[in-house]
Amino acid sequence: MRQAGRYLPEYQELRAQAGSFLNLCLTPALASEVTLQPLKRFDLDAAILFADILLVPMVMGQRLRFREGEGPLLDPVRTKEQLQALTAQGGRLAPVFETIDRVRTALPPHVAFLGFAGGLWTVACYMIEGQGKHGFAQALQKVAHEPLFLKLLFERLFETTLAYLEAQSEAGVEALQIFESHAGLLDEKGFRTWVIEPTQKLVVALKAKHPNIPIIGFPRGASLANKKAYFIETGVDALGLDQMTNLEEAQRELQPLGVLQGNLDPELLLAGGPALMSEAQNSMKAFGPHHIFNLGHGVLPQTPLAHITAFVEAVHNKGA
Ligand code: 1CP
Repeated sequence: MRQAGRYLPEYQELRAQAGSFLNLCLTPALASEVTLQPLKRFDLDAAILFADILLVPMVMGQRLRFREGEGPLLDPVRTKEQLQALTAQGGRLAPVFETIDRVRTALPPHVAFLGFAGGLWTVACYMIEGQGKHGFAQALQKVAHEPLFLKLLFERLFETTLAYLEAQSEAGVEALQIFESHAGLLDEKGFRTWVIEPTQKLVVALKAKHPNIPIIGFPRGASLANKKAYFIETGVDALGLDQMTNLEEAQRELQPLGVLQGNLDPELLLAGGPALMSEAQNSMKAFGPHHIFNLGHGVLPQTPLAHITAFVEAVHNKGA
């Protein structure tokens, strides 16, 4: 996930070489190297494309920059006029597809390769707010008072996201993950309108062209009932779970519906020691072998590398 690279000194090195985070994302020689870095250190079963969910608003024409220590900044889009003024930057994502091609050629065949995009609601949150540091009051204000504006924004976002994910599949990723990181901000009705419905439409459209590509949905922070409805109604093949999800509830309510991914707390990986190992055991016991073992969110930047090595080894030994 988004901070995966930051715990690696070799990532920091390339990040410094690239100058800016966007330059790192859009330079295939560097982005492919960063994608492969974790595989060189750890015996992982999958690699995730190095890019960012905010490349979608960028290619839609919204100005995007990443300031050191501040996270992403965008010029907010809050009116119909601002939305209509966006002009698509055709071709700006071509380097991402070249990165995919390079990674695909370099990856050993037993390692799965995931592409991704943000869920429409999550990307809309950043487009409207202009940043991620201070919550998403403006986006929630649109939900409550300007659903027609949101609908227009979602139409544009849908087209771009669909084309982006299709192009990733064509370039050679083997599965797609949809990061709906801010799903937890919505109540049940909002979740249905702005998460379930657009995701279902996206999955149908993707499967029409690429019937065999597995899709993993990650509605982070959604209630158990909302996660269940999401899994059943969107048609995703697997459900990513955040660390807030209770193991027994997930096992009882969600696992019968399909494959689960998750959901070890990144704080435990950071802390290491017996607590980490016993929680990993609990998780393996609860979910069994048909499970994609993962964290509930990204690796925290201060995580000691030795914890990751020990943990991956333990999961592989016990989890067979
Ligand atoms: O070098 C740096 O400091 C940049 C940190 C960084 C990284 C490594 C950002 C900025 N993005 C990324 C890469 C990234 N982002 C990946 C590639 C794979 C990986 O590194 O593991 C992925 C899958 C993402 C997805 C992403 N970006 C999400 C969804 C997943 C999640 O973390 O919830 C979100 C919300 C973003 C936005 C974003 N990009 C970067 C930051 C700091 C943020 C979050 C801003 C915020 O809301 O605070």
